[in-house]
Amino acid sequence: MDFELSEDLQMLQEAARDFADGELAPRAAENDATETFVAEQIALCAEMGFCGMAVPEAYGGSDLGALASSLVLMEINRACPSTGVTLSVHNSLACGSLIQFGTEEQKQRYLPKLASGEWLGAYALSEAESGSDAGSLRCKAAPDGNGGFVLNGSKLWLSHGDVSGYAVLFARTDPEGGQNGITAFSVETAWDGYNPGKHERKMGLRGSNTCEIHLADLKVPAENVLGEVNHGFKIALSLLDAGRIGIAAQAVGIAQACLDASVKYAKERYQFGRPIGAFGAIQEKIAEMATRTQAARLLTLHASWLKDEGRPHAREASMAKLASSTTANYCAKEAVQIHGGAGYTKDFPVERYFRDARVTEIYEGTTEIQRLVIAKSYLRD
Ligand code: COS
Repeated sequence: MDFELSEDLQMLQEAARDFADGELAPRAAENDATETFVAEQIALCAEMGFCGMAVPEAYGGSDLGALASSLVLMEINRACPSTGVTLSVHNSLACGSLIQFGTEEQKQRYLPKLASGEWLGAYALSEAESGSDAGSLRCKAAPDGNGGFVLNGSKLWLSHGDVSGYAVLFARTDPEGGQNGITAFSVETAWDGYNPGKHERKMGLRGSNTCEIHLADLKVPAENVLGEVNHGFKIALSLLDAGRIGIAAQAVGIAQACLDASVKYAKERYQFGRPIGAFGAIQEKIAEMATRTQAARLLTLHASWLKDEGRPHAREASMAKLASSTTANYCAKEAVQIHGGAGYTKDFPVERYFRDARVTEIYEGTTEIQRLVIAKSYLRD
């Protein structure tokens, strides 16, 4: 067992940290205030090679693997979680769908565009009546008679679904099949019938783009079926294993940002003639924040390592997401508390961290769903 990062990983981490501090952090508050999508930041990420972190070099990616990607995402999210979620969904869910389940033809057609950042990739699973109960989705895919399908229905909560070139989309091919009647599709968003709808106005991550998509007779040819027909539910869950590691890395980044801001403030803010960091009540908070953040980081890196080793990691991905997202929310609450009245204003970033942290316990599987996945994995064995 070796806890030291290799020299290459340390260099990558440092490069990501410098990039995040120099290019992302200075713009984060403005993007949040104006609800401006982080398109420019994503273009810069693409130049750094961060849009193809898991994509094999043969398809134009940097093939860094899960552990390296998590290290990068932690740094990016420490500076700008709106950029972070966009990159996480693009890399883990969209690129991941093709890497894991795409045909050679699909990989050649889409991965180079995604890896270079020319296209963003989205993930379309949730619907109005199907959130945690993903297996109950209703969006309909009817056979077109030539092996392809015609899709109708609506999808919700797509990160950057209206500015993406590619989406992995799940629809029902067997009305009676329950979880075993769902198929995954590789969809080009420029196709007729892929119609972006309402943009969500959100509490946090306001620099990320979240929208509805309406499918109106969207024709998907046979060669764009992803994996086997009626096997899409397991594809959705398997991709979410990777997605949850990405969100865990995001939450570690937010927790670290809360800790960093709190330590700085505790040294600078004087009360009763001393910096507030000299008081036990503040020290207790900082010790707890630091310990929980480090525990979340190690769980996230462990889950990432398992993925890189090609070993089962669904349980560990859920553990990492559970620990990291609850830690991010804990740290954000304590960071605001340490900042006192100042923390409740937009003069300090902790107010934004508090809002950004909230969704990490909700999307890509709520905290309750992570506990369910973890508990089931023990009880089943
Ligand atoms: N990867 C691949 N297959 C998996 C899997 C995984 N991580 N987890 C479960 N499966 C398989 C199981 O092996 C089972 O297959 P068999 O029927 O062949 O045995 C099947 O999928 C169903 O699994 P399970 O019985 O555990 O499903 P449940 O309906 O009990 O639970 C939950 C499914 C609730 C865990 C799932 O629907 C879920 O994660 N929901 C949250 C969805 C989500 O995160 N939405 C957010 C989207 S992004 S905003």
